[in-house]
Amino acid sequence: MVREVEVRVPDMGDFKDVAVIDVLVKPGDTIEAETPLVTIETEKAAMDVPSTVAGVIEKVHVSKSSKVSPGDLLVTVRSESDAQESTAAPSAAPLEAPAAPAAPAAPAAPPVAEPAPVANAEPPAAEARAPQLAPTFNELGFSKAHAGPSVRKLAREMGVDLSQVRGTGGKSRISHDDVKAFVKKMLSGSAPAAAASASPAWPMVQVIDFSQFGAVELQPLSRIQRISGPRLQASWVNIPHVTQFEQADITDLEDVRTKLRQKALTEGIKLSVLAFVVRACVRALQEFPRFNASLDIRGENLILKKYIHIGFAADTPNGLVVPVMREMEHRDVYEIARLLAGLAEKARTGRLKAAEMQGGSFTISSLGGIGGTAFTPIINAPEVAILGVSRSSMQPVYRNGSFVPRMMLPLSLSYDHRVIDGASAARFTSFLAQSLAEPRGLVEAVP
Ligand code: CAO
Repeated sequence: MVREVEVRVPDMGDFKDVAVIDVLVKPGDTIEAETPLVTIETEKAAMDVPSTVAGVIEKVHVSKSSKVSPGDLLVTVRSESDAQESTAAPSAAPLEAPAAPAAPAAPAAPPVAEPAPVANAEPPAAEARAPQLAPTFNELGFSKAHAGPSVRKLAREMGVDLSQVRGTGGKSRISHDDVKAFVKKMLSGSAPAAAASASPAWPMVQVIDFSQFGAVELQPLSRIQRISGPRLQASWVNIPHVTQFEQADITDLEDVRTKLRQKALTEGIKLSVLAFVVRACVRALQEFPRFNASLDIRGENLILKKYIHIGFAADTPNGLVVPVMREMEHRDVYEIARLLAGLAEKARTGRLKAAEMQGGSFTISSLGGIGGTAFTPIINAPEVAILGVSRSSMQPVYRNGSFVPRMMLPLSLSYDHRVIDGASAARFTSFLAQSLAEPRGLVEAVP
């Protein structure tokens, strides 16, 4: 039998004259028991008030910004259930951030010795749908987001970090539709991967108010850092990284380079060590194609790339970017040097096009111009390996019974251990070192 049921504001303890900040239903809406009707906001919490009966909304008795007290009529519902009149029980979400958890202590931040570049990591559409073990739910941001309990519940269920969602409601309030739109965007690859988490239980770093210890200043990350940060983290948490170290004897290479350098300069080419390293990498990738590949979405097949497009990390005033040099298998060391200089200049002056940062199959990060003896670069996912280059220096090397001075170049190869085993990585870096030690092979014309 159909009857009219009045749903009223429940007993909220001491609260009276509480503001209605959202009316979530309208006459004619079909609702279930537990469908949120209105959101009210006390000094301490925002609460969705759910219906206690299923049916069709006959009349809404409150509007946005009305004040309500326990017992006030909210809606009239035409219902087939037996209930006569009902007082809903609100579900609350704290507006205040919860105190930072005391235990268990979050593990220290990963020892990222060197934040490797991921600015060009444009995953193919299929890979964008790969399950993300994205790590960080910004709990503080989540709890401060302007959203009612049912929206929070939905966000938790869908693994959406509310601090990343833009609300379209009044005062930027986040609705169910905003959360769903965000998920859609994420699946299409246009929202930051780390904003969603398949694992909200990922241990969090403690949230601390540092101002209690002394003066602090808030400095926003650059746009590039905000884009690359989640990608770096996604690579770090999803890929088992191992770094293989090697030293290449580039004494002979430096002799050859010194001889060729002047002539190259007259043609406007700066023949850098890096150009030779890139050429050596191309040869190594041809010899070991697994390093020029990506794992498929299920982690069951390797996608071997028949092209060699090499990205290199470039330090710019706006942050790190990764220009990509294409079809490197066809380029000699002079062309490589020219490409490196041209793209590095474009990167520094902010003139790189999006297409010039896409499609890389292997990345090189050179800190040799700055210093350091070794570092552990983060793989530019979905690639499977990255080469770090540190500063060369003269070292005493024991040869034929005595120490001789040799110019040694430190190499650090980080690789995806799901795809590459340690023996292959050691063979790859040995091959690289060998190529760099015999420069004649590197300066030859490329067929
Ligand atoms: N060992 C010793 N000295 C080196 C060296 C090395 N491995 N590499 C460069 N140098 C020295 C050389 O003196 C070089 O000049 P010459 O080749 O004429 O002798 C000088 O440093 C300048 O090098 P450079 O860094 O300006 O040029 P490059 O071609 O070696 O590198 C580029 C170009 C774009 C890679 C570089 O400018 C750059 O931006 N590097 C930083 C990359 C980066 O930030 N990586 C970290 C990424 S993750 O945070």
